[in-house]
Amino acid sequence: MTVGIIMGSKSDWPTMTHAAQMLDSLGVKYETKVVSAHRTPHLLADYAESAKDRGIKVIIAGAGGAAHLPGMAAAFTSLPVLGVPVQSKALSGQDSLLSIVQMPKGIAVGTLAIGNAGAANAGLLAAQILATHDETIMANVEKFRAEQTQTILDNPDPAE
Ligand code: RP5
Repeated sequence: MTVGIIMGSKSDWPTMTHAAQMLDSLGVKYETKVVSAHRTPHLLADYAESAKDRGIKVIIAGAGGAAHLPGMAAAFTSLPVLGVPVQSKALSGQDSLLSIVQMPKGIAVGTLAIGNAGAANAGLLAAQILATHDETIMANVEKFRAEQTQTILDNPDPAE
């Protein structure tokens, strides 16, 4: 497993599945796990501290509301952490976004967009990070992008 996808609750899976689907489509192996910064803080510490030794290269962390999971995961590991703000019911994910993005200097989280697009792009960005040292993943990323471009060029008429 080269990517660890963690999320604060099972209720985050409909969002975080988009990260998993992107990694599937790019041929990147991953694991998924519910790890809550608030409800299972010791599990979070164990997960993030052991991730590097278990072969994980990038962590994708999704959470909603008071979304402390990505930042706390980053505090426990020197692996790159990508944060996905899950769209919360109360504040439409604005709370999640601000909780994740405004990290203090010295501990970095790469914050993606709110919701499904952010989760998919976290998968894509994780693959692009891995691709710097993996020609097969690089080829898969470039194929994905070329096909995406071609699909748009082949369908220029918005009314069709
Ligand atoms: C956060 O609280 C989770 O990441 C989730 O987005 C949110 C709500 O969790 P549940 O009450 O649905 O378990 O920790």
